[in-house]
Amino acid sequence: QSETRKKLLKLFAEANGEFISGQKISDQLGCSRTAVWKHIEDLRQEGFEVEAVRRLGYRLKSAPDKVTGNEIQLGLKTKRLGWNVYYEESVPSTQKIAHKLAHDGAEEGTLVIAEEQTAGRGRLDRSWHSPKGTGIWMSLILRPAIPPQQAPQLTLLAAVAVSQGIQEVTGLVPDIKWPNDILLNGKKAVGILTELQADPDQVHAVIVGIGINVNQTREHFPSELASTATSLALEAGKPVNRAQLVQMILSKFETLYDQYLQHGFSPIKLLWEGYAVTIGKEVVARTLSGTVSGVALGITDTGTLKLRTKDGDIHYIYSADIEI
Ligand code: BT5
Repeated sequence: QSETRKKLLKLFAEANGEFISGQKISDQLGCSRTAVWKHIEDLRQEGFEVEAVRRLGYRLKSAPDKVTGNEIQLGLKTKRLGWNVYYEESVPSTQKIAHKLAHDGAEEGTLVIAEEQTAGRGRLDRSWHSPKGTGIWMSLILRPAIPPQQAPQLTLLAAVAVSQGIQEVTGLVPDIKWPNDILLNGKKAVGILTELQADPDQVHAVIVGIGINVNQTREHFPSELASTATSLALEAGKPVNRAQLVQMILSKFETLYDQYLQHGFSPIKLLWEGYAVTIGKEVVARTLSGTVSGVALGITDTGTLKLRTKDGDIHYIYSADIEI
């Protein structure tokens, strides 16, 4: 997106559906009336409804229900996150694209987002169902100066940001299941996949993949997910605007991420614990090296899960699937 386009979207967001004169727009954008008209035509092509009235100017009447860069940036309140958006209708996986961009030097806050993923991925190469136009399938590139061992903290931070965003936009109160699931009424609505580009002692980029079931109906889910998955619309009983939710999540994310960079993981840990359903419960943790069951005591300062087995042994779980 050009700087001019970003300024135009800011003006429309501030105008809040009222008219802005063509003169004012061209003054603020520092470009000709003809150039303004071309930007407006681009937005119309994308499905934005822009009314033009002689003497009054332009008025944004509605935005298409998509998650394009233009829609995400229309009213976006962040400073760094989401101002560089790679949008596609259909991709195999946003993670793959984000990895490539990060490798080529993409700046912190770059967001890759698509209407559909044909090969969406979960952890351990499991698949992530990402049907067209229904959910938020996105990957955010971060460049924190942290050692790789601390990167799992960002999964937990992301879970808090997404939970806060969902709560703010829909009023639903999500539960977080360690480490990366967000549940509504016990069913999975969000999955998070954090991947790294790093040396042994330094992270180069963190790719935070976030998949959110937003407007799926029951029919959208394949039979194997029918009893375990849900969407925000199913739980809230009404459709949810995806672009608005992305904006809110990016805002919450930026606030938490700034806190994290300044003060470390402890403030995030507290917030995370407020949403966690795992803690204090009898759980079964399936790890690659075996299964451990016990009471989940909490998470450590690095984001590791602490379990106490029946015999009183303490286990630290770095990565697992948890059954509550
Ligand atoms: C996750 O893995 O939950 C991480 C999912 C991350 C998806 C995002 S979307 C944007 C970005 N691009 C990608 O390609 N991926 C990221 P895991 O904990 O391994 O859970 C995967 C399991 O969740 C699957 O094996 C299914 O059982 C279940 N599942 C698959 N699709 C689902 C969906 N849409 N809703 C709920 N559960 C689902």
